[in-house]
Amino acid sequence: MGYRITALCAMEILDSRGRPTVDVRVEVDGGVSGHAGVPSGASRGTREAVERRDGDAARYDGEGVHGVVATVEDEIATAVVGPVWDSLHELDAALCALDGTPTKERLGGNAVVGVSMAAARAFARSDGQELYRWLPQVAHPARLPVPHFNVVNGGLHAENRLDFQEFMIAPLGAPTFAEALRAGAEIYQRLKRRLQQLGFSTNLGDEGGFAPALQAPTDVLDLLVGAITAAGYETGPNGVMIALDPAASEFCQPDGSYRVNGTILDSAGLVDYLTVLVDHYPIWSIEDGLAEDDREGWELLTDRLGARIQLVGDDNLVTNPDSISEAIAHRRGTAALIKVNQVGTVTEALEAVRRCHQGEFGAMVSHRSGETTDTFIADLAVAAGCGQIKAGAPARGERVAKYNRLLTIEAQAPELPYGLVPRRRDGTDVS
Ligand code: 2PG
Ligand code: MG
Repeated sequence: MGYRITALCAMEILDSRGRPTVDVRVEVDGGVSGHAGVPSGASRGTREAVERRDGDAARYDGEGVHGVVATVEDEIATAVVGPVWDSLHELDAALCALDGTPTKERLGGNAVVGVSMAAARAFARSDGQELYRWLPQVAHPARLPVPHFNVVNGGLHAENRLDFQEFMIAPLGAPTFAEALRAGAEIYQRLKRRLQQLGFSTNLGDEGGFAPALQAPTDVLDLLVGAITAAGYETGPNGVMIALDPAASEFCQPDGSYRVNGTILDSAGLVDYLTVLVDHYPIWSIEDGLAEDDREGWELLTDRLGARIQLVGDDNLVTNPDSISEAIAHRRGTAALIKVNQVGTVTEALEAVRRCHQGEFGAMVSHRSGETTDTFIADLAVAAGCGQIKAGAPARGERVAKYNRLLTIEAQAPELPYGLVPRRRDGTDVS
């Protein structure tokens, strides 16, 4: 058995922000092929896999990826086309070895991840299986994830004065994924109407959420609670909850303080502020509540809120299995965000999920702010069984593509459970 790659091609395409990115196609024996569109972040962790760009100011302001396309078709193709690969794991290990750097900076993380994702698709197809069934089980059995709809955008994703980047709604209590999607879409429309009534713009940010000219996080939270109720849903664990991604690295000042809503806070002050928000609003999860290098702040936040809500590490963990193990050991956060392009290969992202499981950490699969219509993360979230995904608002084609793929998976596999991984009373996972 195994998989023999017969052709590898790449081309420059556009992402959802109108910037170039890479599309990769892997063909295997029998003429079966798999595609991948590579996503791209705006608020990035400093230790992410390096995204290579041409830097030729004459094309796309230097953002072109012709160099990456050439690397895929020349150096990577020379190494991976021809031999029989036993598994995706073996191919990904060869890609990492070929690159030879911890952050894929030589070949480019955007080259490597495209090949890894496209190969996973091609290998699954050549075995005649859907991707979510083919990907190896590394932690929990497959399940349909709770969608986290980013309905109000701020930070680097919008042109408003909101310091917090993402305000999400999560239908934790929905009976099925389809009902969760319906709840998200209905609440989104209520929110739009309310913003219109209040005279705010309903223009959209990068992830499809509204980007009203607001500044105070509490103003947005009030609007979200109002929209959830107006749409006929309850707030709470049996209904709809709120999740935040402040992306605090982006409003952390050079001296380590934070500027939120016009006020300067030190790290303990920000922890107090987040605690007040959790006391007053139905918030179940906060991602990047502190900056990536504020380790003491992360420990304080985890002491304070770790038993009450989920605390997700993104910029500080960058889907890196060793960084995740270190955070678990030091009680920095209670979950990790999983982004394949942040670490560079599908195998490493799955290893990151496995480390989370091993250390009783939660895991949430995530899109990037720059996306394509690629739906890989929908299958990944189901296969990883982590019970959580964030893929933006229930609007804009590149976001909705992921949610529609999850609808298709649910229709194909109605036996799969929906929702968060059940936890025991002591907080450990049941499965
Ligand atoms: C994040 C991501 C996705 P970006 O911070 O979690 O929402 O943003 O892709 O810009 O890094
Ligand atoms: Mg984030």
